[in-house]
Amino acid sequence: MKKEYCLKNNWKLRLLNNNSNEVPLTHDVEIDAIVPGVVHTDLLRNGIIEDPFYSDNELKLRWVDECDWLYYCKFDAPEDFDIKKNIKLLFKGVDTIASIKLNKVVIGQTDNMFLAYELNVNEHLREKNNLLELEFYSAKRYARAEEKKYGRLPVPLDAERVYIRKAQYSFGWDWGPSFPTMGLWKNVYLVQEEDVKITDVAFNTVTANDDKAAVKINFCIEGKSRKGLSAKVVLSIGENIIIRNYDVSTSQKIEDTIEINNPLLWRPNGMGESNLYDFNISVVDSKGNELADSSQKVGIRTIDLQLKDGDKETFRFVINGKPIFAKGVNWIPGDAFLPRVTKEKYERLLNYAKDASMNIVRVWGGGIYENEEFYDLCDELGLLVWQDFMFACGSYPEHDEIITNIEKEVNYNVRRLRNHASIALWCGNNENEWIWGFSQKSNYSEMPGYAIYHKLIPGIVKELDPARAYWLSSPFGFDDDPNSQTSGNRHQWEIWSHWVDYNEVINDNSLFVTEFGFQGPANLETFKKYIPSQNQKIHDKIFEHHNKQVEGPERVIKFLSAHLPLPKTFEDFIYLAQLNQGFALKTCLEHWRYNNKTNGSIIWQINDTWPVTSWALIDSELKPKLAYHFVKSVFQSVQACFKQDGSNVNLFLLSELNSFEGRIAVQSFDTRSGLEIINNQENVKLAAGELKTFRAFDLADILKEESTILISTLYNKEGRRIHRNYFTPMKWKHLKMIDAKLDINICEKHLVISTDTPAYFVDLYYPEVVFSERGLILLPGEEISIEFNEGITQLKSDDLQIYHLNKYLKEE
Ligand code: BMA
Repeated sequence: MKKEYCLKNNWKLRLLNNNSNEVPLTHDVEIDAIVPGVVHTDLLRNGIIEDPFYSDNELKLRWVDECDWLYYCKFDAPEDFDIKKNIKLLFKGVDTIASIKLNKVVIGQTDNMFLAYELNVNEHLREKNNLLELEFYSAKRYARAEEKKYGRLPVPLDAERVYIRKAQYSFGWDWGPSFPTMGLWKNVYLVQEEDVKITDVAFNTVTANDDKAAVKINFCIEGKSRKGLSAKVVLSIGENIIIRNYDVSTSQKIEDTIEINNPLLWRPNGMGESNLYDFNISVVDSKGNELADSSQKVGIRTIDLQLKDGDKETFRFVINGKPIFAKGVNWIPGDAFLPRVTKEKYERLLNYAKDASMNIVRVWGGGIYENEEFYDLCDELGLLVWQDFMFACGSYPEHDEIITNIEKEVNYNVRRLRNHASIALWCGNNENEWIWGFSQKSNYSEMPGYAIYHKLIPGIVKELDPARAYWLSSPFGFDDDPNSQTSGNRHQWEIWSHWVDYNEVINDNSLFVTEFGFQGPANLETFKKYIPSQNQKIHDKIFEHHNKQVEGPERVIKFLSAHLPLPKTFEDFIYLAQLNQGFALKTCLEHWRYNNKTNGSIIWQINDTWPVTSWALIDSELKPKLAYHFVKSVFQSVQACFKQDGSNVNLFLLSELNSFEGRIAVQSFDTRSGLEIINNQENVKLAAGELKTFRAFDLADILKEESTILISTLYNKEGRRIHRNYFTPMKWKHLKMIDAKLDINICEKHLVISTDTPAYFVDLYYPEVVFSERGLILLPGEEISIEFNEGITQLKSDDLQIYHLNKYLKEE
């Protein structure tokens, strides 16, 4: 059987060429290195640089990117390896331009961080004392030199980035610092292969319903000419096992269709179980010796991208024959330094998505084709993946060398990922056609890079993964404007980036929104860690350095002043600006969910790569912002929602998946006195999938008193509060409120909170603590339990800070 030995130990790093006069070390300094890792993380661990995320340290570290670096390691071949036979070095990920030497002989060159490199080393490997060296050439200088050679292209942000096949965000983005890293960002293995191997495994669902499914399997047996072999395929889940045997020889391709009765289907989160089968293939010789095997998890489901509904344009995903409303987030890389993204980090972030009832994640084209763990988790959690190819916001070069390089990248990644049940669609790039159109005022067929997404990639996808939809770009459609509302998908950036207020979302009836968002600061605790205390001020230069969008800080203030009172302190700013982000996302999401036109809303963005004010829902310390809690409520599968329609306010009820039986309370309060005006309680029943108008209110009645607020609360059969919503036609900043007095009872792992008068958007802050609920509307008579994270034994009520909107809107 194949053997793999991970070259984990004894890595060292050394400066190779000094191309900057700021370099604080010399060539002879040998630094302990860790693989996977990058130069910055090794310099940091060895105390040579300070934390690149702290303050404006980013600006002091440009020299790192300008230098060339040497990674090297000494190793012995493992004793059970026969070093003369089928030995390879496998580099899972090299970032990016490197020359590889084994025992002083050049054995390979790399120029694409999205590829794995497999090099034959039979000739050069020794039993003992091997020296493996990787000379990394500065990615920045490489890209610059290529740009000089081939000419500058119209590209926003750092233009040379398009000349290197490397994560584009590492050159800096409107939410991320510029650290064009270098290093071995994935593991390196010494591999001894058998004469026979299984390649090109593909698993596709042909048809699927609860009674029957047909799946097509393909694989290849490769290696030294051998006959009389047999391959066994086992497809199993729990007690259900399907076995197929095939007589095979090397260089043979197997293709078969397997029919399955009563299949356990894979379904997205919120639509049932995301069942996964084990799909194992093994090859044995005539004596029964196992020569090769392959195993992966697969899902049985159909995913269709529907573009027409009768003769009308639409854009929606149909899963196992059922159209879905896509609820999700855009995903950017998990850190500015990729090797720090652990499995646990993926788990925490993707579970946040699942817990907020999301069913889709878009892997954005300015980052990376994610690691296996990411897709494994999406498979398990029922998160569909919209997968971009790694091209973003720009024109791209098309000279022969780079096209050959891209061809390899697409081939490798489509093969690597195509068997994941979660991947719903491949998409050519992020925003290239759209940006070309409005910046160059010409048709995107003139755009450099056009052939990559319109010819090269679709050709490869058609050959390697024909059952999966390919979409040319995000956004894309069939109108002159690739970002139109009337066909295809859309990025809604008038709101926020073009300075338009979120209430204007009512004019947007896009068929499918793949990006929209609204900035909010990271959590207080996160900024306290990375911004020196004297700089923790709203307009401070260092604090503003941690907002990467041009005029980002200005937009935060403009939209804040449109809806909420302006804060006086840094703490108030964090609370109010986070609250405004929550309001903005709620307003947009509710509009698209109930407008009867839009079939998906994917929020920009779930995560951050460093501590920053950005569109993220979860900050870089993995703490959800207030907006996350708003989104969680809006995406809930059972909910009530108020929607203004002319002179009416309708209250809708929705139960997406199952039937629902419970009770609804509709109350109204005067914010000035806190007094209750109406209180209607009624039992409700909803059929599975039902959306209905429950009640209509006359807006004029509500506006009679400008301080009236409507509140709906849904309770389940057991009387547990499961959803709360509200409506006011007023801007919050114009309301006057009575101050609320909250009572907090701290228990061991939770606290119980109550109030004397309606308290709006209650938020607690305590160092190091993550509370299970934020932004609550709390009514008198209620006792709400809020959990806090493990590891905190006892909270001291004196250190607990309480925020709510009443405090800022109270009449002096
Ligand atoms: C879109 C994205 C990103 C960007 C985001 C916020 O344009 O595709 O490029 O970070 O908006 O501006």
